Amino acid sequence: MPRVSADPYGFDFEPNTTALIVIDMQRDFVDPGGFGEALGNDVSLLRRALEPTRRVLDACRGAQVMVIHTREGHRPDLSDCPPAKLARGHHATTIGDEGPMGRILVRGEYGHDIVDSLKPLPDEPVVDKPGKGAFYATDLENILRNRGITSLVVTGVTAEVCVQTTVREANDRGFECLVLSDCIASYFPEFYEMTLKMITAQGGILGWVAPSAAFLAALPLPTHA
Ligand code: C5J
Repeated sequence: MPRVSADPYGFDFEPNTTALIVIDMQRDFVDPGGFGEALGNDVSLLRRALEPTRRVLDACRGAQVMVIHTREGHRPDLSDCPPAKLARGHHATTIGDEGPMGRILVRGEYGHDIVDSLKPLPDEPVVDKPGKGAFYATDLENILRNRGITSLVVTGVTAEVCVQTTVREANDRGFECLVLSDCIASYFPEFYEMTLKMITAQGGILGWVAPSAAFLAALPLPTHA
């Protein structure tokens, strides 16, 4: 079984029971002019994760590892957006408002979609989620169980919000999570650092962390018939 050199110890995985999950790599979070920037954040801090994630995505596709993408967002009538989420922060621009890339975090809008460099292939499930965790109010668990997936390789943004919430949800459901340190990012460097520490604390209380190079080194090369 392949083993990734990881923190706090080696992460063993079978490619055919492992899925790569790419969390919320949406224009609204990572591109200038999106929701993230409207909230006053420096999106360049998130964009660092794009290129390493693209390399992992390419490798997983080549090795026939299942790939799943998620998007945070809401129906156009915002009926699935809790009023508390809408009101939170008293921001001048919020979910559903018109932004430079369409209505912010609304499904079907340009800004809600995944960035071009990580665009899903037609056979890769895209899970639309109204919350921070990818399991809440979605069919993600059903998809993973139906495909016999037991391990997740986790990438995406933001580290301390949707990535960490999803890892916690996955861990509670019995999935083993390897978080790729250079493929996740946060607007807040200290939150990024603490997210990695929280995952691996106490012998890997939530999972494992490794740089993408360690995962790529362990991923078996595709076999051709
Ligand atoms: C946030 C996310 N930060 N995808 N969403 O609101 O982490």
